[in-house]
Amino acid sequence: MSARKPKVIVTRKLPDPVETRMRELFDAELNLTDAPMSRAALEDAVGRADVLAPTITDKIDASLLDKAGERLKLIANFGAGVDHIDVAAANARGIAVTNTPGVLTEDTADLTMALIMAVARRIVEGAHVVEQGGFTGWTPTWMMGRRITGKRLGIIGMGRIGQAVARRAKAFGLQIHYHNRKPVSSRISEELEATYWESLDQMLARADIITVHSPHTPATYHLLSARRLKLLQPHAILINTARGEIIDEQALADLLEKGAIAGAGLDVFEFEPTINPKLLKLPTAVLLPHMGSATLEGRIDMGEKVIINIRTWMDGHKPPDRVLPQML
Ligand code: 8YV
Repeated sequence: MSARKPKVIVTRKLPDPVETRMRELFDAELNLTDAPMSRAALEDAVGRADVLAPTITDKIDASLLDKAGERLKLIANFGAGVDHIDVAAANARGIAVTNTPGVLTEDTADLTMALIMAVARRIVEGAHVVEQGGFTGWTPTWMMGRRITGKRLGIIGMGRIGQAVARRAKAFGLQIHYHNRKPVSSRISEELEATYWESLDQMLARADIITVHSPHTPATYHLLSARRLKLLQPHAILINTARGEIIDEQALADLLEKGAIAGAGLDVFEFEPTINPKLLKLPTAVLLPHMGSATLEGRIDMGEKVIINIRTWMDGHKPPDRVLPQML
């Protein structure tokens, strides 16, 4: 690599310390207004940059990559999920793709626990009652939720985040069950006292709380289909901090509306940022605006990972967080 600083185009506003470091290290073009880039602006960016640093709000598909210039050699995603990037099309053009795994694990697991508690203990509903002046005194039978301790938690996807949720949930007295492509190591399984279910259907039919932690890939699109959602027990709660596309959101809204399941805690949506209007009306649905990794520390760590990936690539080494099509 020559001494010329690489042109790095960053599509959204990142935390200040990340932008400062990027300015020092790279010929960085930052998006200080944070307005999402239009398709035309993205086309221009891939035509001029050595490195594009996008986020989930940018669709990097094959037709966009057709506009990539000779210089574009790296797409350093700010985020763990890469379902908005056509990794195979990028690789076919000799463009590497990297992500930011590991640094948002604990924050996402924390938010998952918060959603479990919020739905089971009606925290948001209770807060609204107080805000609206509706708390007129304690009663023995009002605002009753459901106990967490002793319940079965079914985790779909037992990667880093699934395991971090399991550790927390165990401390809350939940029994850990999981479905994954393959069982976790015996060390982890023993530590978590976790039960592996090869059959997702069977786990769904027996769990009290289900939480989703798989990546969104063609294999997990609508993994929780209308048919599978019907397997849930009437008192079940469904949590999703992974990707909206994994759940058939319309089918979920219909079930919740009928009271066929007890509640849902969702941080992600199938047609984000649009949310199914039925869900918006239901007190049994706690809805958050995709904020699983939204801590100052987490977002700075994500930015640092983006920088490390770019720097190792500049130095002629393999970036540590390279994503290959066969990993998806
Ligand atoms: C990120 C996420 O904030 O990293 C991910 O996959 O879902 C979020 O926590 C977002 O993707 C940033 O691009």
